[in-house]
Amino acid sequence: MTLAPIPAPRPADRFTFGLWTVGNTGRDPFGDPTRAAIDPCRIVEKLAGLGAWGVNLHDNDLVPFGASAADRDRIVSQFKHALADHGLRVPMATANLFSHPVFKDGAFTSNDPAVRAFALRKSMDAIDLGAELGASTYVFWGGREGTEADACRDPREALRRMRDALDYLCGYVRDRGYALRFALEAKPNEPRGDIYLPTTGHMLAFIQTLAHPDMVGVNPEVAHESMAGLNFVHGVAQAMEAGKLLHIDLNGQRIGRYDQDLRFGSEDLRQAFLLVRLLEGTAGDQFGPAYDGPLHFDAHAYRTEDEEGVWDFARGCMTNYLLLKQRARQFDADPEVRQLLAEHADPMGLCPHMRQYSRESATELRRAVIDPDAIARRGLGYERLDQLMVEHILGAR
Ligand code: GCO
Ligand code: MN
Ligand code: MN
Repeated sequence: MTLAPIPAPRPADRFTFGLWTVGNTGRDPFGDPTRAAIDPCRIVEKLAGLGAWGVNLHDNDLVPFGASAADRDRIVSQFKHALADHGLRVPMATANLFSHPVFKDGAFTSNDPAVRAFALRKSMDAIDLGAELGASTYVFWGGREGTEADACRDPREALRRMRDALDYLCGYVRDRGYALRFALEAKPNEPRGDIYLPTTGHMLAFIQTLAHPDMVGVNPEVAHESMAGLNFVHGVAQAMEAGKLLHIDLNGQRIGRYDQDLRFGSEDLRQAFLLVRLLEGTAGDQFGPAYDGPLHFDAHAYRTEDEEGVWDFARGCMTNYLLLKQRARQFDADPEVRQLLAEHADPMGLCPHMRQYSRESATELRRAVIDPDAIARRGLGYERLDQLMVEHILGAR
């Protein structure tokens, strides 16, 4: 058997990395950095060389907290030159509302109005920066928006404050005329004991309560739903079906652990395969359209690595995505799979009566002769279907 060549990433694949991901220095709660920080302009050069499409950033990944206006402008201008020189774009920007101790009890949900005001101000500046760099998505990840001592505030008040902040910032974007949409990123815990709006599903419900829901979608992350033991693919599918998948954070994660941020495809190949299959729409149009936004890897190299290992990590994320895409295409083109997935015929003509309720359709449904025992005896072939999937993932077919 000849194996297909390992595909090389190209800008058309829309792969992106955050400055904070490949720039991660290996610091963790138990230990100091194990490698040096990499200059943002060098990150741009290296990512472009590897075939990535874009680079994302928090305000303070590029401009240090508290920098003067002159320093900010100089740093941003150098960065823009690097982007232009290497043909990389900035599809997404965000603000760091979690590192500085001022945010120790939240940003938008803090009990202190001065903290909330500071968070709004910092966000407006980060939105300006994102717009200046050409970003079309602005992410909100509320890492500190949560509690340990839960009696400190009414969780309903936290939601109201979060809503007020997002409505305020939507107003800002509209007033400035920026072509920017917001993507809300859920996480159940870490760094807080519990974080408000812990899953993508919570976020989707919350978005409908905002003043401008059309400007707001989600940025689900593999690790975050997996930490909670949820099926990430189902969460992403719900977001896609609602037209709300604006951005996605890809990485690897084992259920029940802290946020591991592992190389995409290095854990849970089944979920990774099913995710890529969903995003790429390889199952065909009858399942719904593919996702065409950025494919962002929010992950970092193991703490054991030096800079060379960081680029191995980045290459690995993109390679695994492309290989899974090949496998998903082959799986969905496999005649046996197609046969197993073929929609069941509707010899009794029931489907039209189920599209919408009417007294006539209900009469038709009541009149139809349906034999539940005969249906229950029929095997569905899912053992075979799933085994075929495993064989495709393992490259045996
Ligand atoms: C995390 C989050 C962050 C966010 C980032 C962009 O668990 O630390 O995933 O990496 O995605 O702050 O908003
Ligand atoms: Mn993330
Ligand atoms: Mn994360």
